[in-house]
Amino acid sequence: GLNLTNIQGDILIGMKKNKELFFFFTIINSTLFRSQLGSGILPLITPTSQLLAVDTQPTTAVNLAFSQRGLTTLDITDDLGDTAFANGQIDNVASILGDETSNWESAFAGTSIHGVFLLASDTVDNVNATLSQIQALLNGSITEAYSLQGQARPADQQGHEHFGFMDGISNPAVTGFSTPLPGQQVIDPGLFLLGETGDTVTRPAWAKDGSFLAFRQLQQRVPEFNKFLVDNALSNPNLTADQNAELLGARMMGRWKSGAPVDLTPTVDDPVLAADPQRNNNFNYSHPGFDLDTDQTHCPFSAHLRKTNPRAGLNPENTANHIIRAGIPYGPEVTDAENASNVSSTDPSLERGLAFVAYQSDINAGFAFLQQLWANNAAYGVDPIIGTDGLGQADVPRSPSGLDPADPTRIITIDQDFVVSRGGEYFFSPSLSAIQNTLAI
Ligand code: N7H
Repeated sequence: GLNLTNIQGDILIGMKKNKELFFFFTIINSTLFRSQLGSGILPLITPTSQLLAVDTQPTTAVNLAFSQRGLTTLDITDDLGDTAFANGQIDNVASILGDETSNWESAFAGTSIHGVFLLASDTVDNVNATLSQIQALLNGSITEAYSLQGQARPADQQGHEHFGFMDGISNPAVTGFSTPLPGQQVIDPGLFLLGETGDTVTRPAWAKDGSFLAFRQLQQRVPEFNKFLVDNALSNPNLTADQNAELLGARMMGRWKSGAPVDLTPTVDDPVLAADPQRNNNFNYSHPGFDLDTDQTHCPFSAHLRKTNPRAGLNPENTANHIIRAGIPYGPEVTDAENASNVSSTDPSLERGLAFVAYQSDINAGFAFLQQLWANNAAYGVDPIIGTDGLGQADVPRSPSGLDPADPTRIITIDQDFVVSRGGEYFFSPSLSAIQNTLAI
């Protein structure tokens, strides 16, 4: 089995708290920083084992990861064997990810981010108390480069992202760690953890059981998304206008807002199915009597869920391109003024979206692959949620078929981006023993 006391907790199961702060920092005194890392910071880092049982969970869970620039600042010169990590996310911004660079948060576009603390708890007060504790321990050896406060949405929207969809349902099961639910793919641990079975790249020994964290600040233009659904509502005669708008959204996503998979319930929501973990992931887009290569009556080819994991659509089923997602929403709820105007406010304090976190052992096979070669790929339709033209231009129209189950050949043009990348960085989340024996002095 895996060494769960050595693997940082966010990687395999996620810290799953209602508040999570991403505190990006610059190391200004590397000797002092390294001297505080072992005795001071390490005891605060939360391993997987601690998150598994409620009674061992800390008040504030803490994880820590470094950019390549951060490792270099610490005089760690070993090659971790991942070019995307080594070059940093800005290196493949437009040509690979399709971001419009002008939308990038300046901290992500610059050179000051050496690492990130992930601090997760039930309250912002707890998070801030732990951050103060860390800053006191680090004694002026770091400064803040940027921070993003993630928070679950309120009341009945908890667990739902800002467009309203339930998130966090489909992550892969990991061989030797999790028991798969029906329909859940079982993936080698080496796709997420360096040096484990399935990781074929040569790595320094100390990097074992670490993982690459792809962070993205993805703004969601919620009023615009909602307006698009209303303007382009489908026309199922058995549904109300609102339901026909919901239907279009569900088909763009591949799940209903409830979480029910469109592949199993293509034209009506099914909240009971959505809430049943034995059934809500148990589908693979194939149906007896339907041709997998042409059937879009169940789920559109371009649906976000299907683009980012085609399941049986690839034969043999893909075992090479998987991520573990551990993101959390950020930003406030849509205001009445935004709802009335159908336009997102330009007030930065009202920006909302997803603090996207993906773990993998190979960024070019994980997050970057899913974004570039699947979501942005016009074959089978560009992903209506996260797809771009792949060239760094905004609002390039895409023309997927399949969104209307009554007429799957009908093309509905999506003329704008509902998700705007504000940038991000690639990090390495080391094992606890690597922090102790290699990063600390
Ligand atoms: Fe996506 N959303 O909330 O609208 N995503 N995603 N994602 N996503 C998924 O099944 C969303 C993004 C994947 O295994 C669900 O757990 C939003 C990026 C993958 O069948 C919902 C954003 C990438 C899956 C969302 C966003 C991915 C997945 C359904 C950006 C990778 C699982 C809930 C703001 C490049 C697929 C669930 C599978 C599911 C949303 C981004 C990947 C609701 C809003 C950038 C692999």
